[in-house]
Amino acid sequence: MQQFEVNFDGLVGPTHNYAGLSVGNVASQSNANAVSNPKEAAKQGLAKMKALADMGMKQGVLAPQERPDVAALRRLGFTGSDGNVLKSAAKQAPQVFLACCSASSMWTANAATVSPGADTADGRIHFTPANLTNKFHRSLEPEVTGRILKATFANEKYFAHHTHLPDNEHFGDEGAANHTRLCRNYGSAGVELFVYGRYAFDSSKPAPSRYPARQTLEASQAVARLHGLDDDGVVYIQQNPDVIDQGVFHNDVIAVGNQNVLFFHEQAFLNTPAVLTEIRRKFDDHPLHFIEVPTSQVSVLDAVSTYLFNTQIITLSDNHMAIIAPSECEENPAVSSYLESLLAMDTPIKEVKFFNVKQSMRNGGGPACLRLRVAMTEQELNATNPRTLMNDILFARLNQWVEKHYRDRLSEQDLADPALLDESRTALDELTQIMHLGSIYPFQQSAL
Ligand code: SUG
Repeated sequence: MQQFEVNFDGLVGPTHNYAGLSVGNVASQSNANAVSNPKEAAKQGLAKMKALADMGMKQGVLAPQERPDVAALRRLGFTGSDGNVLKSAAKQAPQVFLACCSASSMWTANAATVSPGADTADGRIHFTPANLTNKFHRSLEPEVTGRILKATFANEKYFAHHTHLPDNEHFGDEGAANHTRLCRNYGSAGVELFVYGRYAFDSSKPAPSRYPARQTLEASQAVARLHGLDDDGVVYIQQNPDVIDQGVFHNDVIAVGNQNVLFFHEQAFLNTPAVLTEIRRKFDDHPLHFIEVPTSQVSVLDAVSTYLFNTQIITLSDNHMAIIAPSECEENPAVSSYLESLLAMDTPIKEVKFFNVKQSMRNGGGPACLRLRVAMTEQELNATNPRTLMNDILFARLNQWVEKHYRDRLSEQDLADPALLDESRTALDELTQIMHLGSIYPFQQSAL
């Protein structure tokens, strides 16, 4: 039985824009109000997906969400026709309005936490959508995320879907961005690393002071319980509060793992030696590669601006891994020279491939933010909605779809244009047919 790691990338939605919504995310803050190009953003994402598929990887696509989120605006008291809701919200509460327009569901590393069947008590793949409570614009995502995941992994024999955790800061959960899994091969039981930024119920414990810690230990523990994980297969790690205060808002901005490789910055965690000892013990002392990047070679600032750790480490064949990095890493002298030295080390990482995902990077979303990893057996892959799996046909079809429906320029004023809402709904309606997703969007349900 073959086993794979399948990357499910988020398709960038038609309202991709820069609204400066994420305090603690340096790129989002510094590009607030810049003009975006949704068409280019979607095509950059599709090009990365296709390139990975062409490398022999299994690659999936997750549909975007409906934005502007008219239902959320109505819940907040805006009334009248949909056009009226947009117009009055944009005028009376511009910040609320912008939050309801974000295409942030593209960063599917935040869609859910996923545990493969090899790790769970009932042998199924478990999905818990992230509640994303820390940012209002992101807290709008989990319900529809759950529907998209159910339409993509629609077979109860193989897939278990949980409801997102209670919508409260105590259980702030950011999904796979704070979770990575080490294993010998994708089909055997692994060690799941849950990284949290603070304790929900104990304010005497270390926590950042400048920027928010989005994930709590208690949320991570709840997800591990829901997924039926064995304590011997789980390690909880506290993120270093100092790096959160320097713009590391998710662990995947400072660390990434794949199979028996953990690639991380010297300052990523609290109590690093104890963490590494626990991982080694739980990995049953099988060979592990801890690649720790020293501050003297790459500063936290450079890690945040280039997203060196928001890379995908993928396995192309036995003992041959590649790093999928954003082009910002190639452009930064310290980071590109580090990457050169990494290839000369005795690790399974043998090559680096650079990708231009700048439209997403400007909002703080690198290659790894754009993907949700699902380790699967062949049977589980066969039970997955085939219309969500990347191939030449889907790639051509989605590019045509983007070309037909997306704008190449979007500024803040454009978001209140009722024509944009119509265009987006028409596009998403067509997408649900292309990808055989059923009626997952609120506008499709109220039209029933
Ligand atoms: O949650 N940016 C996202 C970026 C998420 C990156 N994901 C991972 N690291 N896995 C966020 O901060 C910015 C939207 C804006 O400002 O318009 C935003 O939501």
